[in-house]
Amino acid sequence: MLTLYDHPRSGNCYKVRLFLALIGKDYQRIFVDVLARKNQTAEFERISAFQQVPALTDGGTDIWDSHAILLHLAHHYAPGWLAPLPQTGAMHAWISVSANEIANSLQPLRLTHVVSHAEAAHHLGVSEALLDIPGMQTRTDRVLHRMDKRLATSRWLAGTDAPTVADIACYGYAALAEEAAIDIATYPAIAAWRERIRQLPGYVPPGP
Ligand SMILES: N[C@@H](CCC(=O)N[C@@H](CS)C(=O)NCC(=O)O)C(=O)O
Repeated sequence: MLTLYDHPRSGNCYKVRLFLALIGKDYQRIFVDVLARKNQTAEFERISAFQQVPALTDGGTDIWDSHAILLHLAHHYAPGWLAPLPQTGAMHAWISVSANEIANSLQPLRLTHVVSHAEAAHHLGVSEALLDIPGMQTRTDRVLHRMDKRLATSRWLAGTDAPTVADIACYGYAALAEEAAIDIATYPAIAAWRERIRQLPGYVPPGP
């Protein structure tokens, strides 16, 4: 049985819950209350090196980081979600966009909207005075603009005929854009891609 260490409001955890639903894999959830700092234990650190959710145990293997988990699950249970060779590089590039550009823009921007600024600053490891919300907004606009351009000419991010784990990686926070006060109508190709993902069999929405 797979065990997911999870928080219902986390977009990173949502990526994993969505993918498990899409591939029809059963799992049990363990709620880790990161907002109440319940992740900061030696026991959880043995599973997740940075004490972050999501983390997954699969038999005797512990995997942490949403992208590592998506790739682990696809390699083990759903290889159809991996891009074939000509597009493998593009798939990894868009996973990297999720782990870097989105994780440093839309993800923290949304955090500043859903928890207090003091709480957001704590989780981002900066003082509240250094919480650069305009910078997050600029970086968010930039990454969404790039994604929109890509999706205007390609149904799926890796350029494949079918969705790959790169789409699920980038969708995790794109699905929550409204919580960051983003008007998705400004990005019509992202809006259409989000709708294609919502139509996939087994789709589950964000949230508990
Ligand atoms: N690179 C990681 C980032 C995970 C992450 O940022 N997790 C947040 C919740 S969304 C967390 O556990 N924060 C609590 C903390 O850092 O103490 C991933 O993609 O899974």
